[in-house]
Amino acid sequence: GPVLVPILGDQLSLDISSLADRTPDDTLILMMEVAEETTYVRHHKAKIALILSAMRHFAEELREAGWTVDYVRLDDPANTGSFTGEVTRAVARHTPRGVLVTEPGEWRVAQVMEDWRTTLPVRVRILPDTRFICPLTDFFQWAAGRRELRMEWFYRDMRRKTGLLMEGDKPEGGKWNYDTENRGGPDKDLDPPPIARFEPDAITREVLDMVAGKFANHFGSLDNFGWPTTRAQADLARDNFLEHRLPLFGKYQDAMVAGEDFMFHAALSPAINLGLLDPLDLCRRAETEWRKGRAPLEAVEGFIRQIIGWREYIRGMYWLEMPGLADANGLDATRPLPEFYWTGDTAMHCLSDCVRTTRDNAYAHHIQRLMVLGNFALLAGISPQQVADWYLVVYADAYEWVELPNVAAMILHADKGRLASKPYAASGAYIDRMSNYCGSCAYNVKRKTGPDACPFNALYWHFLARNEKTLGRNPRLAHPYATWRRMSDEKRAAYFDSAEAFLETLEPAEPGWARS
Ligand code: FAD
Ligand code: DLZ
Ligand code: SF4
Repeated sequence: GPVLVPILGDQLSLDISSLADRTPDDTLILMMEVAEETTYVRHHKAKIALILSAMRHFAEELREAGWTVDYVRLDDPANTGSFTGEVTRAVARHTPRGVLVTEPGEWRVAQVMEDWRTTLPVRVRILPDTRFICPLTDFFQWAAGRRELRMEWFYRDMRRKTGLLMEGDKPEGGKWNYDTENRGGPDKDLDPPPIARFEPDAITREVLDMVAGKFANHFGSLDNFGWPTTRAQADLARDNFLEHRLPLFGKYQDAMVAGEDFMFHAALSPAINLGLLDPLDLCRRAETEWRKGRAPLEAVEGFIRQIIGWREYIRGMYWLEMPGLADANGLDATRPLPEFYWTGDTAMHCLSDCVRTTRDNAYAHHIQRLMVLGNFALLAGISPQQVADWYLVVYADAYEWVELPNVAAMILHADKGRLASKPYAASGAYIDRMSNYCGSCAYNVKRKTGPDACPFNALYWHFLARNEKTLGRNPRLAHPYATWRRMSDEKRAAYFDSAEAFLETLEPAEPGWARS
């Protein structure tokens, strides 16, 4: 028989490694919509709709390119509901001479695939995922020789390796990193051009109907669904970003404006993570915008750093740190996730707006995820596993390989600083500087303690005090700890009591929101 090539829901690339040496006459592609994947957490409705619609469109694209695709739909009565069940059924159906598959993005699925080697009656080959720029073997080698793993050093190697923004062996413009020029706040006349949105076609409408019915009690809205679900649409979304938003991407990368849900961000992570956009190609196109004088260096460098730096580094760290990362809890944080992460029902304006955009769009931009939703979870000491479940559920771009290192390591310091040299803890002043949220908040960002003071202010000191044993000697926190130690006992007690009184008011979420 032919070779059976299972393609997973986030492997929607024509140049996926499992197809690289294949020809259509000798290959049978298997794609599977399975209950296990749609419900291992209770994903946002729009996330499920995006993935299933993109899978169905990709199957069409493969067929047009001459491949044979066996596509199992979620509502197929014979569907067993799991990858293993469906691959086993397909092997019985087609008697292939072997199974060839690209490694999955997640540890959980990698374990499942390893089992196929012993449970399937045919030979199974698992290939590396070459859509990432840094092979895992290279990343492990890079990490092995170091005492401290830092994104910035990794990033410089990736610049040298790809030649992006390089002039010989020197960085273009003379600096590797232009972050200091990327600190623009929420200027009054700021007017971000809209992201590209796509009217659902017949395939997407069918999926939206099914999801609305079958996953009615999952978090999130389907009303605004406009994500690209095909490669052609993803290309349009990319071009829209490069032309209209990239030039100011750098300047306003960290700014937040209520109701401006995308700012100057790319909103391309869902398409990149599905395999509809190639990360290196995207970076080369961004570089061209700079070379042609259409976008400034600090914007293009910042964008490229997010992709060949952060994205690749995060993926390497995931595979380096798993499976331990999933249970890590370096700061012993055990508070349950507050209910408002699901409902948005809080008087804290920054948090309610970030939950709203998350519900409406299955999206929040980086600084909302990091400095509002993440910072709150850090300061309030929420359980890393509950926070990780939330992030995995709610974002259209969320797969564990990228979600977990960002949540457990980047925001919650659960890895005790293996990934980031210090926790991104901040008080209300930071949010006030970078957003327009505080002006229309029930709390007063300038007040330090008491019932109408911005809760971030007292929580910040509560966090530092609570974790003094673990963080007190971190050189990057020397300044705040010195301030804390200089405070009068009275002042410290006022902060502590304010924070405790606020924490008392938090309503814990029903666990069923994330997992049934
Ligand atoms: P832009 O701001 O326009 O950035 C461009 C691209 O850079 C993104 O599309 C993305 O591919 C990449 N990128 C930027 N930052 C990161 C990062 N920290 N890690 C990996 N890639 C990055 N990103 C995900 O793709 N999936 C997730 O589940 C996810 N969870 C996150 C959780 C937390 C707590 C934090 C702080 C960040 C998380 N990120 C995640 C990273 C980042 O917030 C998103 O990639 C970004 O918001 C996507 O929107 P964008 O395409 O508009 O990004
Ligand atoms: C996230 C997801 C969902 C919701 N549904 C499916 C599906 O039905 N079929 C599929 O092949 N993949 C799905 N995925 C994506 C997988 O979870 C993803 O490929 C693995 O987690 C590996 O990263
Ligand atoms: Fe958020 Fe505090 Fe500002 Fe309110 S005052 S929006 S809670 S930072």
